[in-house]
Amino acid sequence: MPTADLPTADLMQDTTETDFSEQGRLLFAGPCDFIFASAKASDLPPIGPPEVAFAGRSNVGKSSLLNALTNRKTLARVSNTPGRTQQLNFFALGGAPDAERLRLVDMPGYGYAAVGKEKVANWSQLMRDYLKGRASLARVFVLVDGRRGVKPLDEEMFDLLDQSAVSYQAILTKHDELKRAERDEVLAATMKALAKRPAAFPELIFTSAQSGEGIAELRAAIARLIAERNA
Ligand SMILES: Nc1nc2c(ncn2[C@@H]2O[C@H](COP(=O)(O)OP(=O)(O)O)[C@@H](O)[C@H]2O)c(=O)[nH]1
Ligand SMILES: [Mg+2]
Repeated sequence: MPTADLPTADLMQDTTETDFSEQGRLLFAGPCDFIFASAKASDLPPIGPPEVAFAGRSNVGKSSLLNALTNRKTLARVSNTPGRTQQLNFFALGGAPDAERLRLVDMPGYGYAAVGKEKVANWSQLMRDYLKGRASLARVFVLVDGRRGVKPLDEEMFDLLDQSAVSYQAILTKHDELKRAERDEVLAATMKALAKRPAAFPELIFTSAQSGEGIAELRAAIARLIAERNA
């Protein structure tokens, strides 16, 4: 963008106008290390750099997306077995501990059929406690299966986030599985489901771990978030 004829004020860090794709690429090109697992909120890692968390139903494609985002094959494997101990898994980007710039938090999936009442209660407690007290949490990305759209369990997640007043943004997954008209339909329906929700960020990102669709966009969105927090 030519900047020569812009007034000086517009040359100052205006994050709404800046293109963050290069920052996003660089952010995820560096090291990414597993640093911590929390099974209860009394056992969280000390507050560090900004955190972005990823939530969604089991099978929504969360592990695949985290791997695509970080260019790794097995980053999210640690949390991959449904019904296993439910925990928040923390990953440090940029080189832990000294050069750490961002943390990714892999939240336990929900809606896995074989999970009993007790586990659901544990899940709720862990999520509530983490969401309520985490000053460094910049945003929760809620993954929604592009083939299914927003389901009641997703609505419950949105409710929890609205109650916790934590900024969140929906990400549609499995873009490659859908025809164009189906994409338009699920995009419109998801936008509608989020329209009146106070803590929802009014933009969607449609992704595919398979084709890479939306991955650069998601990296850029995260880079923008960090820049805005540090501004
Ligand atoms: N076609 C397609 N399949 C996907 C995509 N992402 C995940 N999947 C498939 O969806 C299933 C669940 O994926 P996984 O990442 O394990 O989901 P998680 O339970 O949310 O961690 C697996 O069979 C994946 O291969 C995608 O972008 N496109
Ligand atoms: Mg998984």
